[in-house]
Amino acid sequence: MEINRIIQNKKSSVSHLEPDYPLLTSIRDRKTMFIDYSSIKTYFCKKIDIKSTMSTNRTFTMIKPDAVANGHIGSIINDITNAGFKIIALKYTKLTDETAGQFYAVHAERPFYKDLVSFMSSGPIVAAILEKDNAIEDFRKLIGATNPAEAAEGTIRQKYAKSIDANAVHGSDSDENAEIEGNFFFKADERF
Ligand code: IDP
Ligand code: MG
Repeated sequence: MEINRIIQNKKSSVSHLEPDYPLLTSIRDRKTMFIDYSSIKTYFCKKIDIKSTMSTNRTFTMIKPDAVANGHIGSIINDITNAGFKIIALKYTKLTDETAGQFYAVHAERPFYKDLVSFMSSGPIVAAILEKDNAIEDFRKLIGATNPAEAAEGTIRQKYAKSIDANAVHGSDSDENAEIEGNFFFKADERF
């Protein structure tokens, strides 16, 4: 009786945890308290997701079709490296309607989505993974506001972009998205 009560109490105290919580599984299956410390450690490391709480110091960028067509690849890469970013991966390529649609799927509900997809697949682009301390924030500062008319003096969009839709460069907005976007273009053996 006593052991049943203890088990019941333990179950309710961990009932908010998922079924793969090792202690709960042990109680249910063995009707005894067996603490597997290694699986508990694994469980909590998984829950905390240590990787996603740490900055990767990486961002992802594209030089968009307008800046490529206007001959700004070299100047933009120069600005990027002069600002202290290291190039980890680099590719000159072209998106299709389909791949541009996938890349910008997060904007699918926005009114400019269709135009954005057709613009981004209208000509070649340069894709790159960049590394620097505080990469996401520093790169967003380097490229300037989405609308070049509002971009600060000296920023890439202020210097090379003509309009909000043809705004010269892309820059990731978070560590998580930088990772997803980099993986969209680059395999592991294309990064150095
Ligand atoms: P960001 O590139 O500065 O992160 P987002 O809001 O993520 O800006 O938008 C993605 C892209 O969609 C922009 O870079 C721009 O090319 C395009 N875009 C954003 N807002 C507008 C708009 O109001 N009209 C047309 N295109 C837009
Ligand atoms: Mg964005």
